[in-house]
Amino acid sequence: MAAGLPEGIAYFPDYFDRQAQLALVDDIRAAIGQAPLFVPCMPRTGKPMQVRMSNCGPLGWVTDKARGYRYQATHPDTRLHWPPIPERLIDLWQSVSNCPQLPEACLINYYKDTAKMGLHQDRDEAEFEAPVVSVSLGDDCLFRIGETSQGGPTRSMRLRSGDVIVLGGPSRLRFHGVDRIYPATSTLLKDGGRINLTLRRVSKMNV
Ligand code: MD3
Ligand code: FE
Repeated sequence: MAAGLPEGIAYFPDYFDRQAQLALVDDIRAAIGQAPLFVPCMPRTGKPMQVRMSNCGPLGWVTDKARGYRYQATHPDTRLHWPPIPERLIDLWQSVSNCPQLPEACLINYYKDTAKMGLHQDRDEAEFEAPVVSVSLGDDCLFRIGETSQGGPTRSMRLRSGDVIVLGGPSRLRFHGVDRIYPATSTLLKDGGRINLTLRRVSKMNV
């Protein structure tokens, strides 16, 4: 893959300063107090994923053996509605997404130091015109991004706490994943690990 970022990807290293990162962690701790992290399982096989998840917003991404990948308004265990998306994440979306409508889902991924996420596409949304906005908090990770089809060349980037990356336009359907976490590279989270937040539009936007 060529040097420079592919069209549709905007990278904002260190978008959030330490104080803003700590405030975001407080927001996320409050959210997972309401909507506890759960272990997502693969469709059909039921194999547990390595990442623990929760959501905030009107819709949340969930997956299990029986019903597969989907968005739903409620937590799979508590059956309660997800808590609202924190204000500072709405502000982020409005600053960087170039999308006129609000995000509907904020997926919270928590990686312990050995967790990873295989290459995949994000295609459970009905709207691909809107970008995905990602925030990294805590330990560094090695992020990998490929083409819009499987098996092409990939490139890797190290994402650090406070970084924001926007994936839109022709890059919205690129394969991507997290190859590894670099343990103890950040002091933000008292028990270490990495949190990734992804803001998404799920339903079709009115034209
Ligand atoms: C590139 N999360 O939750 S965020 C996911 O760091 C996910 O937890 C990773 O992939 C994480 O689905 C990566 C960055 C990201 C998100 C969506 C994308 C990159 C993307 C969509 C298209 C291309
Ligand atoms: Fe993804």
